[in-house]
Amino acid sequence: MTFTNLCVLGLGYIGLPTASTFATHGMHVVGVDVNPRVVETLQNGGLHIHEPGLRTLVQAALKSGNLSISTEPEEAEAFIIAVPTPFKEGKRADLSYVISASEAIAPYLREGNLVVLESTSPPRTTMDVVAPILERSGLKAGDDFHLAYSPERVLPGQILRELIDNARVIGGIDRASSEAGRDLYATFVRGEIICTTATTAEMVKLMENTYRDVNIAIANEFSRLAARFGVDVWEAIELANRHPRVDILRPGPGVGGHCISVDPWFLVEAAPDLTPLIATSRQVNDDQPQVVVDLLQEALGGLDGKRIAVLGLAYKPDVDDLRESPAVEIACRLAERGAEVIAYEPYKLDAEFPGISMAQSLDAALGGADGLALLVAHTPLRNLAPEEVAAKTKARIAVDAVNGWDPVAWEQAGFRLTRLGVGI
Ligand code: SAJ
Repeated sequence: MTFTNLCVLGLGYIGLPTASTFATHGMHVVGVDVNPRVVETLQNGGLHIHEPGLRTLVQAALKSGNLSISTEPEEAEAFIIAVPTPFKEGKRADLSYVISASEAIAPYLREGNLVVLESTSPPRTTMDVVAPILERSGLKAGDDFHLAYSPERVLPGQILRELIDNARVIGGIDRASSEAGRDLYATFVRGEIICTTATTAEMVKLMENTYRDVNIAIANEFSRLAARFGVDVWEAIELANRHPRVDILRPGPGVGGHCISVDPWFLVEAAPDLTPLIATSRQVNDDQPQVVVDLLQEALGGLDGKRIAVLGLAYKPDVDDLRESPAVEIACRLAERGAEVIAYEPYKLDAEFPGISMAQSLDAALGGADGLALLVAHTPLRNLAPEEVAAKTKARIAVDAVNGWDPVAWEQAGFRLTRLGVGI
């Protein structure tokens, strides 16, 4: 099939780059978002999210005349649903955005169209939730229109490159739907495009993120064991990883972001009787912020009244995304325990959290601190020179939760450095 026009529903971290990339590859694209503020911002040449290179891409797409932004869908040959699937109370998938996007498409659906769901969803969502809603149009999925699931797999911070280069899985509800999806994404995808069934594609996405979560959980558990047995987990992992079939990930303050800390629950919800490992791993990672809080409490000899410079709040290094961030969780828990928290997040100076003061510069965070907590391995924070830091603060106690600082150099500069996963 050939496609000349497309409607993308949801203009967030996935939908906006996807819509813009299609547009810069010659497709006529209507980008739709239900949030009028997002639409207005984009129409006025602004951007509501941060991702390297995205501003230039969106501007190029708008300037080409191929991308227009609206609050309402239009008739199109293909529709992509790229809306969020957060979780609600009880760690259950909240499909309300997927449902309302499907309902919004139904009146515009015509014979021969293709609809692709990209939002991470519990197994069978495409077949059991999206298809019946679209069929309210009077058209039958498979017979009259094509329907597929194609997971986004891009890494925040590298979205624009990975969107094009990563392999793409297209899961159709039938063969013709898979092939239609393959033809659509072939517009710009340079990675391999592999066709499968819709439910397999949904599982693939959930398995990828769950696999990573479980592997981070074992790394975090190893860090707890190492601390107990007087071992340096970072050294132990490096040595273990020299085994040709071992590749242990990094322990840290926990697992954040809106994907890996959420998606495994979709499998647990769908089949609680089959997922004890997945559920336990989630719990291990969710408990990790408390491990860091306890480490700080021990290092500082208590938290009450202590002024702590929290360095980094993002969910991972070198991004400005604070969603589900373990560093934020730690900062809030420290404040709840009576510490005076002054946080410095170099990529988002204007963040706001109750009980936490945001420093507008590194110096403002360091001045007057009793202790330092490195919670995110942002490049500028990892590269701090300990002797320069020592000159800016009276604090001589530092906790490194991400193995970002060289213990010898920091100790030579006069700090007592406590590292996550390192026993004494
Ligand atoms: N983390 C660790 N230790 C590690 C690696 C990561 O503690 O060794 C932590 C990070 O600090 C962060 C969290 O895990 O808090 C998740 O970070 P990440 O870089 O592993 O993944 P995300 O959430 O940014 O993106 C993931 C990616 N999935 C996989 O790598 C399997 C990405 O490809 C997906 O597209 C994305 O989820 C998504 O949208 O689902």
